[in-house]
Amino acid sequence: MKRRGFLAAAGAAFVAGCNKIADSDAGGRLLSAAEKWHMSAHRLLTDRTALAPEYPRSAVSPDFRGNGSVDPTNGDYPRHLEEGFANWRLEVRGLVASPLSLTLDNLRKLPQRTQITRHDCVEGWSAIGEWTGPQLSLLLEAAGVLPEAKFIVFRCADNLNGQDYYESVDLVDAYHPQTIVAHLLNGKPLPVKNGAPLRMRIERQLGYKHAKYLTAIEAVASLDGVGGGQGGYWEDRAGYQWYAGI
Ligand SMILES: Nc1nc2c(c(=O)[nH]1)N[C@H]1C(S)=C(S)[C@@H](COP(=O)(O)O)O[C@H]1N2
Ligand SMILES: [Mo]
Repeated sequence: MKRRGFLAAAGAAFVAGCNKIADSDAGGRLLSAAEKWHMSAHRLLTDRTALAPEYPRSAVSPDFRGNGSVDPTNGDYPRHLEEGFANWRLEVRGLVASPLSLTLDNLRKLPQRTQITRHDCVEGWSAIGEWTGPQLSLLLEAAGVLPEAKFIVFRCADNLNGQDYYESVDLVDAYHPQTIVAHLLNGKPLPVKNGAPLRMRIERQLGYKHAKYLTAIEAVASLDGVGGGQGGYWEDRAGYQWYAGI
């Protein structure tokens, strides 16, 4: 990894992000009419680049519960856990000029963002946690997302009910300042139940968008060929809305 390029990217990321946001077609035929209504109403009523509320330390939940996969046993995950994730890699690939393969140490050495936010699960619970990690925009800028890219896909190590968990967002959420690749929860390495060693935090969307056990970030032009084509595990499986803005 070229550290200098990364650090220079830190400053440029936000400006470049804005240009990409302006170019992006966040909708597309993937969205249902109701979802389109929700997304455009959301656009009119709220600024999608606005920050989600952040909380004081005193508000942090004593235990941030785990949900969905909480202890992956498939594939290489158990071995990585045993190795303390020393050989874990995060790939940045797809429609990018320079694909990246990053170690946890690479990620820890980048500029970090820490945020105390509320996680809302559609199953009816919420929890407040303090998350730390580099902004996704920094990684995307370093890899050089190509103009054809319209979505960012998150690949996960866990297999839940026979399907690999995955998620995706448009470029507005990908470049949002609170969209981070988190490696710390409340100042400590992520517990396994919360997605060790890496998970997404996408603070303007509901819980199922926050991919845990993150192995790869892929820039794509369309979600058609990805998973079941609906943009995420729960979207494919149970018809959850792809755009889950809050
Ligand atoms: N890889 C992966 N990511 C996932 C899930 C999962 O099962 N696997 N569950 C999702 C759901 S529905 C929620 S509410 C949150 C739960 O995060 P937590 O386990 O840290 O509470 O993770 C989301 N991300
Ligand atoms: Mo959830």
